Amino acid sequence: MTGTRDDAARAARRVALDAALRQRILVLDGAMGTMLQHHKFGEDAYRGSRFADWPRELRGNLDLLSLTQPAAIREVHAAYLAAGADIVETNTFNSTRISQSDYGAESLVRELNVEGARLARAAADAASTPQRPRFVAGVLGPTNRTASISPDVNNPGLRNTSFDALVEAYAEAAEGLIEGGADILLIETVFDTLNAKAAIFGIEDRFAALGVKLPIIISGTITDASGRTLSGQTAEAFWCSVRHAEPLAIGLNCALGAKDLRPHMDAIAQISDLYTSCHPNAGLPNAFGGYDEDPAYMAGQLGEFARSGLLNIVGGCCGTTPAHIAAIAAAVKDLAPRAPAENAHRLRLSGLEPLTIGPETNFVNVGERTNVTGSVKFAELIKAGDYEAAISVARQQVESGAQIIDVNMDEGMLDAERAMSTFLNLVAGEPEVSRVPIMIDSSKWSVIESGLKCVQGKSIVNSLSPKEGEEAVLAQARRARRYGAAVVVMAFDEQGQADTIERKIAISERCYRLLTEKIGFPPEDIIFDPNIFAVATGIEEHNDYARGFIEATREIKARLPYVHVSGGVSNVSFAFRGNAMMREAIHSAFLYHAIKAGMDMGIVNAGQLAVYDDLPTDLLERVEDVVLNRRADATERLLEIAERYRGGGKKQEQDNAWRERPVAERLSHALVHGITEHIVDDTEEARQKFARPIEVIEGPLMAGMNVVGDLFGSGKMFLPQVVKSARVMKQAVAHLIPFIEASREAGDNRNSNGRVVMATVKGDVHDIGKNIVGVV
Ligand code: THG
Repeated sequence: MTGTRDDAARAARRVALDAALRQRILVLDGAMGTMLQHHKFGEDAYRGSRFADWPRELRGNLDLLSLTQPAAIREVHAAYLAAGADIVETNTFNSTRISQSDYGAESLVRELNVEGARLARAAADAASTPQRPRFVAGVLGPTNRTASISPDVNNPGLRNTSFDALVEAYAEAAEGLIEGGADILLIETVFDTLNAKAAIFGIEDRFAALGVKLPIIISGTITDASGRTLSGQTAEAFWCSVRHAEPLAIGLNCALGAKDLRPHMDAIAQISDLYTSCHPNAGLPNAFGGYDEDPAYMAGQLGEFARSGLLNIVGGCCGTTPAHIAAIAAAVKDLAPRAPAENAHRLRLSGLEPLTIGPETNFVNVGERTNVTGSVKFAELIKAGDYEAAISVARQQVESGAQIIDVNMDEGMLDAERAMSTFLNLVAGEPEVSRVPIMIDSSKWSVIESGLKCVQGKSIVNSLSPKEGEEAVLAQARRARRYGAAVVVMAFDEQGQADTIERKIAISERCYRLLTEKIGFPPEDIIFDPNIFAVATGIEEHNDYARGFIEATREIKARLPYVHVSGGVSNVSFAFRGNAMMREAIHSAFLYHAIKAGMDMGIVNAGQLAVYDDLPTDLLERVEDVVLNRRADATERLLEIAERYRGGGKKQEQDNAWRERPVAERLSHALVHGITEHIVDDTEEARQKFARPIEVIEGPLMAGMNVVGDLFGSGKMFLPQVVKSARVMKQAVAHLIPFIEASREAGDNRNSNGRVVMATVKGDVHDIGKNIVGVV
């Protein structure tokens, strides 16, 4: 294919590209389609003599013009280069077998890409000078299918393409672009990030096969005013999902025009340790399919982007012309390129929204209930094929505060690969659920991989371990990375699961070195799980298991920079199966100490965690004796009181005891514990005690929320609990609103003190606080 001379020339251009990006903002060209429309080519022109007998209509297949009207394509490239473009895009937006199937032209795909790249290459070479080389970006469009969206509203799990089909289609196209002489591969107008992830996967296949590696640019598209891609991701979530490709640049193009792209470009520029790119439309198409933003206006907008440090590569998309590109080039000519952000080594996961985990973030709850081995109910639903009810289990977990959901389909009677993909395809259609990242949990790699092919976000593989040796764990880590996933690494080696502190640390350290040094795996994407085993089982060797996890966590976090620690929390209390109250108490005490030791996340029954400060003193002491292995008779002493705290027994009495207290205390208790059962009655009782209904909010309800705030701030309440508190608050306020409005109508205007504007960074953890404040 490429000879050594070509390879040398390509390598030289790569060096020149990197140098140019350090020096200035590079200019990408403008639209191809809008330029070609001027020719008003008819069916005959599209066909040329070569395709005169083609059985299907070919008009509209712009990419085919590279073969039948090459002069027109050359002319467009030359015009953009003359206008000042540093990089020209190949006429290959639809040159995949998926898109070409509309014309029955799958067999032409390779040639379309080779020729498209050659035409651009020749034009770029003709315009290049030693001082100013020009570059070719081989365009890979989004195709006309989406891997994460159903084509049928009645069948949300349905897809009209697959990850594997997209991988093949993109690989084939990329090979042609490489052969034709592209310098860069541009995956653009990404409206479904799963398609882009398949493109990355396919491109890397070909890079490996051909022994070449071109820089990649990945450009997403924000399609509506909500600031999301078509498949529902925010710009930041999109960035998180494709960062693993280690592209030259990540940016945005098309759609709404420059002005509306600005906040999303800003979101990317804030976090990105890579270059950015931006090539917007000349505004939204107008009623006539034209574009209204003239060169001066667009250049003014993009000039401001550049001055604000948002740009490394800039150009135009639909509706832009050489005049636009000339104006943009002039506007950014003397402006400094953006300096990429420093790599902060945060674990940046995503569903539809980003989830960042780092030293400054709170403990992250991973919902455990969507696990056929961990929930009898979920297993029955999946076995019965009742996926709708199974999805509602996921929804409940998220509503209860799960920030990630763990999905496990490992059951002997199930086709686990299929169950995994069916479930995750359905999850993709549930924005309430799919806004959070997915943890794909299986002991079978094939099940993990079938899950990875269904998620557009950055997920977590649960789990890898060196139990089958170093080569196996490296191969799986490499593969996980190609799908853009972070990994849980279990402390499980050739000798078995680590149950001592020393072995937990040693295996983690060994894997850290393997993954980071041998394959360059980002340390922040490694989540160590030093094994949570059950305590208080009556077997003496088990007594140190909880403390062992906690101490291993402390050491792992201290010794291995940027890694995270997770664990399956409910494992620790298996000895108390059937006694929910005891289990919750153990989880709460365990987490309190494990989080202090550096545990970042845990698989938990979201929404079912006791408040540490609420544990009765005698119970807490005995639970902590067990968790921290403080005395030899700890298990015995805990068992002694376990019956008193059996859920339904003593717990019930205690539950009723708070009902006897004054109304303000009852409201506070309900808020702290997330109990909605009596909230309307109690709120009504309080309302009758105060002169004005607003005073119930300003008084007892706010006081209760302050308690929640203090407990949360000191690490004694977790987010799922706070969410439940907010729900209680909402119900209380909802009860009061009609009374507040009635009093306003009766002339009490003291309630209306103007308008409060509250704002936080969208997707940021503070948004939760804002929403809670909003409720209040
Ligand atoms: N580490 C990692 N992954 C894991 C685990 C871990 N995945 C699975 C598991 N452990 C964590 N998930 C659960 C889920 C449920 C329970 C425990 C751990 C559980 N379930 C109840 C029981 O068995 O008593 C089920 C009751 C019911 O059917 O409703 O306790 O450690 N990386």
